[in-house]
Amino acid sequence: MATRRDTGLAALAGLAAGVVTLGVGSLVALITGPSTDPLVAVGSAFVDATPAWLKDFAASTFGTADKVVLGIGEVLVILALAALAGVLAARRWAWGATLVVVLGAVAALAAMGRPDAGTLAGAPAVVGAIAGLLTLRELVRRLPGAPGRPRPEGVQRRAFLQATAAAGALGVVGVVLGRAIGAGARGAQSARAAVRIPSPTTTAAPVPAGVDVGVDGVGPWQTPPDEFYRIDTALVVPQVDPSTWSLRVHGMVEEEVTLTWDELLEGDLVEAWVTLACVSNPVGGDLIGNQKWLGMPIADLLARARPTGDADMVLSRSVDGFTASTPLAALTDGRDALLAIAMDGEPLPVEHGFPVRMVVPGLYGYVSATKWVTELRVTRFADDTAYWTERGWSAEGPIKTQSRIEVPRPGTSVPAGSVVVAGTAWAQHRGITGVQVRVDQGSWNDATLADDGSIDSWRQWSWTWDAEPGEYQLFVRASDPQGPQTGAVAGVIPDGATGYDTVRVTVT
Ligand SMILES: Nc1nc2c(c(=O)[nH]1)N[C@H]1C(S)=C(S)[C@@H](COP(=O)(O)O)O[C@H]1N2
Ligand SMILES: [Mo]
Repeated sequence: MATRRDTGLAALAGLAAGVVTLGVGSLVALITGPSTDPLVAVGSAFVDATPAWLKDFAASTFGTADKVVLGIGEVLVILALAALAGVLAARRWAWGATLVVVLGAVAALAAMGRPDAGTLAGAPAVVGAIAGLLTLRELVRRLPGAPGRPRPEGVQRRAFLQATAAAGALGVVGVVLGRAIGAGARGAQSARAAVRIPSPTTTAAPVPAGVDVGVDGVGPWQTPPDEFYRIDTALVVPQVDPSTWSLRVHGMVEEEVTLTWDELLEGDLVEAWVTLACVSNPVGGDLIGNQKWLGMPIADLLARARPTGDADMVLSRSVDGFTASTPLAALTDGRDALLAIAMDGEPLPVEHGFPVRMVVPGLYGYVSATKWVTELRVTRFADDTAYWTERGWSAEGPIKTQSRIEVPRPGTSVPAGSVVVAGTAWAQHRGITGVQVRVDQGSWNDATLADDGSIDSWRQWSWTWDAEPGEYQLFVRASDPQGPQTGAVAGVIPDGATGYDTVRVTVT
C-alpha cells in the first residue's frame, strides 16, 4: 500500500511532467502560432463554450481582468490534473499515461478547432504531451521504493527530487521563453508603427470646449486610448499585417467586392465621434468609452456591392472567428457606420482591432464593433446567427438610454450645503435631451447638461444639491427624444441592463 508521502512524491512527478508538457507546447507554438499554444487553445475553446450567464458573471465580477482570472484558473486545473496523472502513473503506469494522452488529445482538438487553425495547429499539444509522457515515465521509475531501486531510501529520495526539480525548471524555462519570444515576434506592433494615417475627407464637427462638465471625478469626455475598455474573446491578440489584409464583401450582393488596405487608405475617409458601449456594462458600469474614429463609411462599400432584395443583416467576421450581426439598415441609413482605421488620429491600437474594425453608432459592440474584421457577409437575420446570439444574447442590440452618477462616489461623506452631483448620460444616435436627479423618493430635479459633442457621443451633466445632514440615496435618469429611460431593473442578458444608477451618500 502506498503511503501518503509516496502519493505526494508521485503528484510532484506529475506536476513536473505537466510543466514540461506546457513548456514544450509553448516552444513548438513559436513555429505554429500563438493561438496553437495548448494553454491558449484550451482557454479559447473554453471561452467559446462559455454560456451567457458565466460570461456575464465573469465580466461583471472581474471586468476586463476576466482573461487573467481565466488563465490562472486554467493553469490551476491543469496542474491538478497533472498531479493526478502522477499519482495514477505511480499505481499503474497505463492509468497515468492514459490521462496524459487524453489531456493532450483534448488540447490538440481545441487547437485544431480554432477558426484560424492551420494544418499543424495540434502539433504543440501533441509534441508537448509526448515530452510530458517521457518525463513522467522517467520520474515514476525514479520514485523511491520503485522496483529495481536498491539504493537506500534517502539516496533514492534525493535523486528523485533532483530529477523532478530539474524537469520542472526546464518546463518553466520553456513556458517563459516561448511566451517571451512569441510576444517579441508579434508582427502587428511594428506594422502599426509604419502606418501613416491619411487626413480625413470629411472632418468631424469641432468639439465645443464645454463638453467636459468640469467637475473633479467625472472622467474626460474623450476617453484616453490607453484607458479605453477592452472586451473580446481573444486570449492572444490577433496579429494582422495590413499589407496582406483584405476585406471580402459577399453573400446577398450583386457584386462581390474585395477591399485592400491601400484602397481603404485612398478612399473617402470620415471622422466621427462615437461612444462605444458593451452590452455587458452593468448599470453604473464603465465598459463604455468615447473616441474620435476615422474610417471608410460602410455604406460606400455596400453601395459598390449592392445588397439584393430581402437582405436585412450584415454578418461581419474577424480573423479569429468572432462574428457580429448588424442590421443592414444601421449601416446604410446615413449614420457614421465606419470601417475604422484610426482612433484619436492614430492607427488603431492592436488590441482595439488593428488594422481595421467596425464602429456603428447606437449599437452595442457585440452586434457591431467587430475588430480585426476581414469579412462582411450580406445575409438575413432569419438565416444566420452571430457569435453571442448563439450563446444566449439577442440578435439585435441597440444601445439603451442610460446614465450614471460619478460624483459623489458611493458610500462617501460630503459636507452639508451645496453638493455637486455629476456624471455622464448616453443615448447614442438619438441624443440626450435631459438628465434628472432624485434624492430618495423626492421629485426629479433637472440637471444642467454640458455641451454636446455629437449625437453619437455621451453627454456629461451636473446638478447642485442643497443638502442637509443625513443619509441619502441619489438616483439619476436620462431622457432621449422618446422620453425618460426606464427605471425597471434588468440584467445585462440578453440585450443590455436597465434601471437607475444610484449612489448612497452621507451628508455631515
Ligand atoms: N474580433 C472581435 N471583435 C469584437 C469582439 C470580440 O470578441 N472579437 N467583442 C465585441 C464587443 S462585445 C465589444 S463591447 C467591442 C469592444 O471594443 P473595444 O475592446 O475596442 O472597446 O468589441 C467588439 N468586437
Ligand atoms: Mo461587448
